[in-house]
Amino acid sequence: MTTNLEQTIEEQFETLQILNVKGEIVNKSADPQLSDDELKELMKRMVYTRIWDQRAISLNRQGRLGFYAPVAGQEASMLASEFAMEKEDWLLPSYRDIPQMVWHGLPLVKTFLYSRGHFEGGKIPDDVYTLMPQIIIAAQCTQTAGVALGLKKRGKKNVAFTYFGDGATSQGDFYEGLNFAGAFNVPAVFISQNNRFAISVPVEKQSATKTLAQKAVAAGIKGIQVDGMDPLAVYAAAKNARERAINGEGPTLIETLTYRYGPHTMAGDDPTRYRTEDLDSEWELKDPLVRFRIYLENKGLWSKEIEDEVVETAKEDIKKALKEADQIPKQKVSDLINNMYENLPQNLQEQLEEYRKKESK
Ligand SMILES: Cc1ncc(C[n+]2csc(CCOP(=O)(O)OP(=O)(O)O)c2C)c(N)n1
Ligand SMILES: [Mg+2]
Repeated sequence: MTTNLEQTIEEQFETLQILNVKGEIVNKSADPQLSDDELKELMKRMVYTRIWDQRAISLNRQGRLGFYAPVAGQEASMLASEFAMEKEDWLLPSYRDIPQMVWHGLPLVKTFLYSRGHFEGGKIPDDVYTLMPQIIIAAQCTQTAGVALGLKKRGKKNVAFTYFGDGATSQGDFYEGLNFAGAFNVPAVFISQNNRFAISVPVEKQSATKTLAQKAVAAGIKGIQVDGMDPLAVYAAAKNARERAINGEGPTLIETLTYRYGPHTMAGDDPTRYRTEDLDSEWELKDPLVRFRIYLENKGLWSKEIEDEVVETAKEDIKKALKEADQIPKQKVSDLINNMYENLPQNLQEQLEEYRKKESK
């Protein structure tokens, strides 16, 4: 019998892989054919981001940064997909997707200010097409449907890209966003980074589906599952989704199979309580930087010297941005009150005056 619907849907969702763990091309026809310069640029971004992640973790531990959600392990999933975006494509990130914001044009200093909860970190320059990181799980999915509808109505040849986790696909907003995007045939790309856990809850406990990509089926949109540790597969899927969106062929849901090597955030999460060493080791072998490095070295495009230079640049940039962030006047209580409303209610007006008096002493 071939009428087992569940089976036939799941069979449609094979994982796209182009570069295997040994850095070999295993799917030549799907190779996105990036130029040598593009390949090097993408590797540069991944190495730079790994260094930045390590620095952010230690700065957090020293009390010099605030909120931070580690990204190591997810570099291909994050950066190879952002690499497919054009400057005026809109980005709707989650709290973990700070690297995409930076590679989409946000100055590093802004991310440090955001981490410290400073309002200056929330002022996005007009020529950077990103919203602030979304903390409410999956809320960016409904917002993306709206942003993409706006782009369509204005006749723009641009796309809205959003990022969220595996856990987010259990939320109502995820289904609503996808459904709306499908019904209005808007130019949107939904990227579910399946790092296998929603804080401590494994994806198997979140959903009965074998893949998250198949959740696209009910919304009538395209879904694809990719090896999220493979920069070429992630890029190829994102580029293809963008092209389809621009051509009016509708939104896409991309599931990237990935892993976060660190804790959920720096606010006290201990992954050893819910992940085994075996699982960690299994995913360490899939490290996107390792396989991409081998691939590029074999092509004569990468060397220890180039990598050292990138590491040095990253460290210098971080030092400079941190110094800049330190020079911005500390946020005052009056700033907080003043930034909340256009017209302050009476009680807050009184508090504002009270704090201004205190602060001027
Ligand atoms: C609506 C809502 N419910 C709960 C939370 C608390 N919360 C913060 S992160 C998180 C897990 C999200 O997991 P996932 O979507 O897999 O993303 P990841 O952090 O793994 O990137 C939860 C439940 C929240 N921020 N918003
Ligand atoms: Mg997750």
